[in-house]
Amino acid sequence: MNNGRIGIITLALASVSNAVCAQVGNRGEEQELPNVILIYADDLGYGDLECYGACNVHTPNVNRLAEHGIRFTNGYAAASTSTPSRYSLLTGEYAWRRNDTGIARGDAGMIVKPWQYTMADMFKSAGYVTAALGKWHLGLGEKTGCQDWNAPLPAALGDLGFDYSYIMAATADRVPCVFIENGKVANYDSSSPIYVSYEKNFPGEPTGKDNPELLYNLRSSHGHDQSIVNGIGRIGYMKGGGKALWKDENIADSITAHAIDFIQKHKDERFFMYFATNDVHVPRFPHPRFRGKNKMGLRGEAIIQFDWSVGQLLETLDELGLTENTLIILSSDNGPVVDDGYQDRAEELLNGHTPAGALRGGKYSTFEGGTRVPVIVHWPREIRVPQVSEVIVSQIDWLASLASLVGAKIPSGSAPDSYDRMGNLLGADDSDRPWVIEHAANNTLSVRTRNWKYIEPNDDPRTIQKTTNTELGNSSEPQLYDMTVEGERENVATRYPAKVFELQSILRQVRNRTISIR
Ligand code: NG6
Ligand code: CA
Repeated sequence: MNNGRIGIITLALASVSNAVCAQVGNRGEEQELPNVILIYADDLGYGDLECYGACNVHTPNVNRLAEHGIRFTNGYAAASTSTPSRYSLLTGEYAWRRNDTGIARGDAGMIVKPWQYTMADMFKSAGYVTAALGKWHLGLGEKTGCQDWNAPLPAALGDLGFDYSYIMAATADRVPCVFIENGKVANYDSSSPIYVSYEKNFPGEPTGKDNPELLYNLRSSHGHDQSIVNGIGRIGYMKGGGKALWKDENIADSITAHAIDFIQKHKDERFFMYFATNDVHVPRFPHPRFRGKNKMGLRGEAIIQFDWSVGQLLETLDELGLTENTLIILSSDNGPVVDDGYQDRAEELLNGHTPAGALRGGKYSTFEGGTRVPVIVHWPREIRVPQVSEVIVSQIDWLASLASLVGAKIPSGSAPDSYDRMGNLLGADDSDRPWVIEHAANNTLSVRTRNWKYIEPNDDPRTIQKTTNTELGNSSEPQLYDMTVEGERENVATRYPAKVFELQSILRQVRNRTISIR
């Protein structure tokens, strides 16, 4: 550990808390706190970025963050799918503590409740202006299936601490296919009212199942055969929308343009922005200017488009002179998947690219490919010596870590699973989080420590998810892997029963909330 660097960081953190204590009105000192941008990609795998070893795709803007920041090789999303990962990140509570945090429908009611404390509430309490851009996937409105999409939603992101929001309700492959700005459909078209159902189709509306000839942009490979919007089959039924309907090729542009607007508008204030891209989730349908730019086809082009969005934010910060004191954390909500339901030729065009790098499994899995994701931290003012860090970090801790950075006090009982590990994120502390919990799509939990990983037995019979060709890592036997050996290949549970017992006991105590860490 480099003591000189700890000194600098400790000093910086102390001055940050002083600034907070200095109270509103003392602008000079308040400005000590950084702007914070959380760039949260969708389904971007551990091996999908050039700085993580991808060789078929150039990601120069993300490279820039890594070259001047800290790139983590043991960074974890809390879960291997979107909704539970995002829930955990934004609330600091493991999603598996609740039974309603699985992959959400597009008409799900608010999963994070207005009375819950969120990362946005935390930043607001520290005087930040807050925004959420892009993919949401945590429900909107009071009750599932009961939203009136033609009126302001009675419960939306304003109730969760976000001053501004421009979001997709769920995913690009789920209806409604419109952006929601501050709780109302953006660009609303009163001549074409919006109706949504996840139960049944609206009379006379075509579906991917019955009218495959209308899928002029992308055909499905599995699922995604309900309503057709923009020549692409979706999950769920919708009617109407008119000019409010998004065009898939413009989604990245829209999200990025609104993010830039927000930064420009609030350049003189401190801001927190949750910038959750649609890339590289399906349907992958990037803007024509990225087409033909990558030999992996649509999936590679979606990675390039993601990198472009990152570049746009950086350019904006550079122009406004904000780069130096903006803390950027870049990560992904879960690991990669190649065929997630559309015939985009992603599998056949991989050309040797390995989306999860050397990790086993991917999105949905209990294996590392499900939750170990890129994590890059960039903050020029504080991170002066770029580094690659092997320290174990988890998104579950980011709420408490950032709270400590900005001097926010978390109300007791809130963010119960989140710990202040800010020192890890800034490279000042290289002690591992002692254990990390990984949450797979079928709710199987695993515990990873520096040298070991335990996957609890489960009764899901699938070893491979056929549709996506993902190794799920399920077994009715306990699994133990030696993490000093890459790839989770040899289950050594029977050889090390005491180790199995030790990790099981950590898991039991985490479940019972009888264990804590620093
Ligand atoms: C699955 C979808 C998949 C994707 C995923 C959620 C089908 C056949 N598959 O059910 O395409 O939308 O849910 O992905 O419908 S996530 O990254 O948002 O968790
Ligand atoms: Ca995802």
